[in-house]
Amino acid sequence: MSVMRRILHVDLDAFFCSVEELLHPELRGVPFVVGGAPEGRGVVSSASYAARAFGIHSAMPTAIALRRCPGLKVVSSPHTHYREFSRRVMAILHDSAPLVEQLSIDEAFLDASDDPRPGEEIAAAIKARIRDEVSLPTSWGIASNKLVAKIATEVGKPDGLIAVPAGGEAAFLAPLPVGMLWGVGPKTQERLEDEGIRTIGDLAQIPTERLRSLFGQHGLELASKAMGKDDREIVAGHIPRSISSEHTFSRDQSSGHVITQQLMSLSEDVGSRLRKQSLAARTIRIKLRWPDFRTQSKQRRLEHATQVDTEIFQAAEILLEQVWQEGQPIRLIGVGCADLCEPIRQLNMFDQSWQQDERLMRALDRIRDRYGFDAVQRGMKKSHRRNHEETHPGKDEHGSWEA
Ligand code: DCP
Ligand code: MG
Repeated sequence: MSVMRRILHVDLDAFFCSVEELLHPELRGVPFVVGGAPEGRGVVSSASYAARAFGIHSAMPTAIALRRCPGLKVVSSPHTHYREFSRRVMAILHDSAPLVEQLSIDEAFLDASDDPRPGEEIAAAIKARIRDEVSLPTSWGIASNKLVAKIATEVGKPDGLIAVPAGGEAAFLAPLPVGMLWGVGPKTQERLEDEGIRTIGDLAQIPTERLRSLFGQHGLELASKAMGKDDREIVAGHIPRSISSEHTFSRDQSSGHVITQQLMSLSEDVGSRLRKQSLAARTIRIKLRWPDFRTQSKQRRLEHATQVDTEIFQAAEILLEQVWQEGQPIRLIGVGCADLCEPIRQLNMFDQSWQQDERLMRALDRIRDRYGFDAVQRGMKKSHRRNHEETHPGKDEHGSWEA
């Protein structure tokens, strides 16, 4: 029998927007988003609460957001700027609890099992400190496990603080829509609703045999989550800031075929390292070095965080088309990803092609673990040595290709 744990989850409210409001107080209360320009097919990174009232949310193309709210302001700052605020918040968390697991730029779990104070009190103190020292609003969830703590944060947003008492997990989850449960994507939700299952409580009451016949093994996992059960540990540490891989051609290369194949291979390498660390990326970059050693990089934000090789490759290919023309010689090519976060695995179990892709990737990862990366390549010749790179917050980044 394990000891009762006390897990705190924290997420900054409308993080990028809150930072912009600090710098530009005139934005307070105004519908605005932080995101890419509509002309460049930009997407919304963060929407202010006033903008959310128009149905605007992150990952939505900025052009659509503008259509929903014609007066919408679109702002952005260099990413390093948001990272600095994130770093300051995370420093306070590390100063306040012995075990901190950072999940993304604005989100973390803390293990406060050894602190004798009530969870609400611990969270309220850290929340006040972040408000005083960094002037940013946070929401908090406190529970006996990660799953319930994270949902409690979501329920309390914005500026929330909800503690779920031990033993009350299932009762807390019961009235919430089933889509709030980790692992229930839109398709699964639709299937569940067809079965008359709307709330997490409905799901918890379905006999497990029925769930098994409907959803197989996944159904059993869903049932256990619906009861508020989760025994994942807090894993201390940072997520890396970026993961990249690059390749120098033995001779300057100008063949589109060869360059594209290399891009695919690098994308697979980056994807496999993301999956190994259970991460997904929201930004994809490419780097090119020309024969005169001039180096150029270009990046692109994705609508959804991904850890899928083909999605990384598709973004990289679009970027390549923007900076390179067939026939131009290239000395070095690299693929990288940044804005790393926990994968939002909106498990879409009815999308067969996605599942096959996922199964294929897992299989490739296993083979590569055993025999090395070059043991398998998707439709390409054996490649040359590549340079791996990972940058971490606080690490000296000189020489890396952070934007
Ligand atoms: N982000 C992004 N692209 C996305 C989602 C998020 O760039 N598709 C960035 C901007 C967000 C930050 O990460 O401000 C944190 O993501 P959250 O999902 O926590 O969103 P917010 O903090 O903006 O809003 P909320 O109050 O719902 O947490
Ligand atoms: Mg947030």
